[in-house]
Order: sequence, then structure tokens, then C-alpha cells
Amino acid sequence: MEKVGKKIYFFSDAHIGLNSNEVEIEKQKRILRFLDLVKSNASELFILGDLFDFWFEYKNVIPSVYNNIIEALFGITKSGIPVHFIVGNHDYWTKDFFPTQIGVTVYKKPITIERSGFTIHLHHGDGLALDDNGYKFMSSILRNKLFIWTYSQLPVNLGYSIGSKLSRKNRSHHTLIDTHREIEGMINYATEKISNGCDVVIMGHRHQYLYHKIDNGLYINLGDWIEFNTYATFDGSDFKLNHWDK
Ligand SMILES: [Mn+2]
Repeated sequence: MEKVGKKIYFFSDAHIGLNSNEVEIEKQKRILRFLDLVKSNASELFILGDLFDFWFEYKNVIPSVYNNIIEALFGITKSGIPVHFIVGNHDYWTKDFFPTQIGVTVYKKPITIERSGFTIHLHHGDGLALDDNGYKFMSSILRNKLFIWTYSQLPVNLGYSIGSKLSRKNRSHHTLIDTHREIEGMINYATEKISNGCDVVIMGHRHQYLYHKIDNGLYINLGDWIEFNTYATFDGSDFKLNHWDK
């Protein structure tokens, strides 16, 4: 049950840990101010992936650059607000930390939820580009249990430095054709979900915010917190896409 008067918040693609120190500190401050609002004003929070630029969960070590955000999320769950984390392609490799240490529910697949009579489908948005067999092949390797185990045997500093570099490369290697294929693939996906009965489809991943009506439904892309600082809210009757400017 939602608390009366409170909103559901959605954001994605903060890519914590992506930037150089100064930019990173400013970005984190912005996100922390936003999370303060969430704490005071939300009935629930949904994070739609790529919260971190690279998250690979080692047994005993969490990189210090993630401390503030983790603490803020823990503050939100401690105050009784459910936090849901649908992982993205940059933070797929989560294990027990989020649910057991800070009370955040993790989803490794897209989910469909019902709130106030609306059927809402939530997906990070990766893997939907047209004819993207390269992605599908890479993703099947990176999500393979043996690969993950082998990677986890690397010393932590080495593992993180390789992972962070690959994460950055991954983002900068998109061509214009890739972008168009991806935007189109995501719109096709949203259209299909809506024709199958969803009212609203929310995704991230593309780093381009979008509020797009499809037939009787709505597709929202959440944008990002690198360039746009955008997030969505649902107050029980309306979905809004908002800019954070504090
Ligand atoms: Mn992504």
C-alpha cells in the first residue's frame, strides 16, 4: 500500500564512479540532495540500473567511492521506504550486499508492478537494440557463472581498474547507427508491452530522457544523472518526468 500523498520515484543511470574526482563529488552531492527529497517524500523508490559505473561484488570489499550513496540508500530503507534496484549492464554483478546489508531489493530481470490501478513495466533497457547479436554474445559471457567466479578471484584493485576502464570504453564506443537501432528497439519493446496491456513502460540506459505516448500508454525514458539529472514520479494518478536543479 502506498502512503497517502506520497509519490513513487524512479531514476537511473547515475553511473557513480564514472568521473574524475571534482565532477564526481559535485554529481554525488546532487544525487544525495535528490535522495534527501526521496527520503522525505517517497512511498517507494525504483532505481532502474546503472547506479554505478562499475559494480562487481567482492566478498568483503566495497569501493570507497560508493560509500555516500550506499549510506543514503540505507537511510531511506531504514526510514521504512522500500527501495527496488533493477540492475543494469554496468552493475549486473550484484550478490547479497544490497538485500542483506542495506535492505534494498535487487532484480536481475525486468519487472511488472501494479500501483493505483496502473500496470507499470520496469526495465533497465539494455539488450533491446535491433540486430544486436554482438551485445547478446558479450552479455552471455559476462553473465556466465564461471566467468564471474574467475573474475572474482582477481585481486580487488586490479579487478576494479580493469572493470572501470572497460565500462568507460563501453559507453564511448556507440556509433550513431547503434544509437538509432537502440532507440528504435526500445520503442518497439515499449509498444509491444503496451499492446499487451501495460499502461506505462519505464526504462533508462539510453541517457536520453523521453516522455512518449504510445496509443493509450506511455513510455518514459529516465535520462541520466551525467548530463540531465532527470527522474520520474507517480502520485497515484499522473506520471511526470522532472529535472533536478538543486
Ligand atoms: Mn545501461
